[in-house]
Amino acid sequence: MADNSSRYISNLTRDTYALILAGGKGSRLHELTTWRAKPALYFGGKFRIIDFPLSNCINSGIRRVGVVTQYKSHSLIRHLVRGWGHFRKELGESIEILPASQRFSDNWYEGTADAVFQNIDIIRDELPKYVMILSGDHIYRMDYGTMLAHHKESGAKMTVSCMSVPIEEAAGAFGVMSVDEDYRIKGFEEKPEHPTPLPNDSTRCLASMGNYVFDTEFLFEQLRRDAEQSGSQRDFGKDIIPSIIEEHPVYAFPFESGENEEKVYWRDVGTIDSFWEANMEMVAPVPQLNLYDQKWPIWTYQEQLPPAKFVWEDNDRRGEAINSVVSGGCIISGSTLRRSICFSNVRVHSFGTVEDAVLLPDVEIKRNCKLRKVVIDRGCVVPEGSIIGFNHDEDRARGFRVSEKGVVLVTREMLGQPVGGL
Ligand code: ADQ
Ligand code: ADP
Repeated sequence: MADNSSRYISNLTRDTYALILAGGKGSRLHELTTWRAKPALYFGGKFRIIDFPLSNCINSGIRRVGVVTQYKSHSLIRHLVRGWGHFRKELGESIEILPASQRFSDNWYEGTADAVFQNIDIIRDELPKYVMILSGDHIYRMDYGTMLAHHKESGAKMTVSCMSVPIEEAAGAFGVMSVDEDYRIKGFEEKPEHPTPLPNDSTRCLASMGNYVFDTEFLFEQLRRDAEQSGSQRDFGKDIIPSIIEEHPVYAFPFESGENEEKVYWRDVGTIDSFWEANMEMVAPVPQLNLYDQKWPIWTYQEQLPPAKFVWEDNDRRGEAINSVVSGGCIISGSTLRRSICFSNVRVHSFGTVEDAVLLPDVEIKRNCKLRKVVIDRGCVVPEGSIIGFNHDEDRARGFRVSEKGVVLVTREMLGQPVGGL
């Protein structure tokens, strides 16, 4: 019988080592990930994506965490060192950065399973009973303790968190599974073109969220076995899961069930459009993801910054922000912002209008600018009189990127501005 008392779950979380995979390329984000890994992307006015799985760990009581990095990891590592360096060994806490360093072979991390395999000895040193493997690419709130309890109670060797998504969203994008009435996984295909629908709803299927719990020894056995298979791509979704489901008890954990059902929030910000949309959701009067919930705080690196300031000198120069999120260090003087997000240290000068905009840190918008539906990358200085987002042919001609859904991305390189010095 399920025992969800906190004492019981805290035993499980204490016995768990979490490994966050943060090495992916995120190539559909184009110039936003030219210099940074996807988990280092900014979100919600002051966070980076990696803060979400890390905060989930802390809030769930998992205090031993490794972050596996590979691609363009500089700003990610800098953020982790500055913002997440306060863990205390003597309290049983640790956060380790695990870059691909050819410790076992001449190769960088191949697939996700190889990224874990190459760190087996580091995990073993921690002597955990369970290993949680988490994607560092998604924005969501999740109590991992509930998933661990589900893993233990079902008698699984491996558990995969899942949610139901529309078939067309899952096709080619997610691992898709079929399960029996107890949620034991009976079939698993990685990114199928034609996903198997749910038995009771032909429009939806059960997608993997890329988060796994393993019994530690079972994980090690499977990783070693997989490393010896020629032709394996060393990937959990492509190789490990499909090869073990017949012989071993592998269960799905439905993320949106029970108490989660109402407030389920999980976003894969894999494209410029979904990055912009997820940020824009945060300016809604009541967003689905509540960043102000003190019971589930999202931790991040905080610079020491002065408060945001709004300067309204006369009626032609009203400094105001409506339905917007404005971070520390920003000065909005004599311009109007609507449905926009300003990350730290943004300056918006007079006689401008800024709408549906995501302004990343250290952006400066000079006087007389009109911006609509834009993402302005960190450190850009948008020149006086710029009009962006009103005529996409002109935007393209100036070298900006216009996404499928009409979001205009502007970076320092596109503006011909130096990328260093910030
Ligand atoms: P994807 O997210 O497409 O699918 P992948 O690109 O392998 O799979 O990334 C998984 C995670 O591992 C990401 O957090 C990424 O940053 C990281 N990663 C990728 N390659 C890495 C490497 N070489 N070293 C370190 N980290 C690496 C996965 C599952 C699907 C599931 C989706 C849910 O394979 O079954 O549906 O996640 O989004
Ligand atoms: P604009 O181009 O809109 O005229 P300014 O740079 O002149 O922008 O700033 C307008 C107002 O913003 C200033 O009058 C001041 O009140 C405020 N401001 C600008 N910079 C600072 C700063 N460093 N500290 C405090 N307030 C500032």
